[in-house]
Amino acid sequence: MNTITAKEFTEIECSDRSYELEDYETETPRWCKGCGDFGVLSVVQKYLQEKQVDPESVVCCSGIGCSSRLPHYMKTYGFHSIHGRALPVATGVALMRPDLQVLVVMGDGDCFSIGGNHWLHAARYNMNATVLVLDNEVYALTKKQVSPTTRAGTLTNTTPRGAYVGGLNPLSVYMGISNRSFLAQTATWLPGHLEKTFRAAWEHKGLSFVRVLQRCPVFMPDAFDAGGVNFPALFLDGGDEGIPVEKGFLKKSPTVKHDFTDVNAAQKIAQTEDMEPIGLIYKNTDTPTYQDIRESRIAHLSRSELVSKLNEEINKYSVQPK
Ligand SMILES: Cc1ncc(C[n+]2csc(CCOP(=O)(O)OP(=O)(O)O)c2C)c(N)n1
Ligand code: SF4
Repeated sequence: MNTITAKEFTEIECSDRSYELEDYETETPRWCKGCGDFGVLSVVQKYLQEKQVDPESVVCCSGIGCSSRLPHYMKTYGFHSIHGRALPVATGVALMRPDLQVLVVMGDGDCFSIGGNHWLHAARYNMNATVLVLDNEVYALTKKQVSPTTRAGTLTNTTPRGAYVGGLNPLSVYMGISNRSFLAQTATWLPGHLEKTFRAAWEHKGLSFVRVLQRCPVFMPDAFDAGGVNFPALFLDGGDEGIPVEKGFLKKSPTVKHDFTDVNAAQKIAQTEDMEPIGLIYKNTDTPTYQDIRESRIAHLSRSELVSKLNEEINKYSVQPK
């Protein structure tokens, strides 16, 4: 009789593994009908299945919000953390487990308001992670409060006379951060473009930041022209390496040629007013990640050397027997 060892058995099991879509799915999402978050979840799951990414090699981190429920629906590792704190959690995971792939999902309130400082510094560190902000221009989970991207004059529960000040522009803020290496903008009602954007972001080494304009038909039904044909988009043509929009949509909005490797051009595009640039705004593959810099500075010691150095340090602060 042929017998195989446990090790051989594990090797056979691993090499034979192939994943179906359901291997990335958990329960039915509890989002409202028509919510843009569904499209994002579907794009992420389909991409991971297409690439046969091991579910156990992915960690989805989020804060609190409707959008932050996404990790619940992914059969991967995940952290549904604290409002605004998805990036500190993700940073810890990315630093300690560089073998894992980190996906971060946040809302606009989560990322640009309470998590604003974390957002700036995670970008500056160029951590290795894919970061999606599902921006519906409102706090949705807590039922329609003003957010940092809510437009001036918008009526919300916290601005019953209309928001006094205009929202911030996440794109231009982002382009002002040193060491940022990837910036793109897409929308939940452009599924093909959303898919290509996620693909490019996932495959980029460093922090890829994607602002996804997200429809919330419950609390912001009129935002983005309801994802309609009059939505004021500016499509970016970045050539073969860019992230083009499907042909049918191009007729409805102007398209401009854009060199996403040119930081000045990217800063200018990011400052566009009255239109939302859609496409790859900036990409720099030469920016070192924080992990790489850190790795290059750490002295690689054997275990016994490490223990002896540690003892040396501890002994400095302890009373030695005479
Ligand atoms: C520290 C803290 N502050 C406030 C809240 C309440 N809170 C939960 S979700 C949320 C805002 C959600 O809006 P956003 O981040 O834009 O995500 P969305 O629900 O729109 O996807 C707020 C204020 C909280 N849970 N924790
Ligand atoms: S409230 Fe808006 S963002 Fe939240 S689940 Fe419903 S449609 Fe989606």
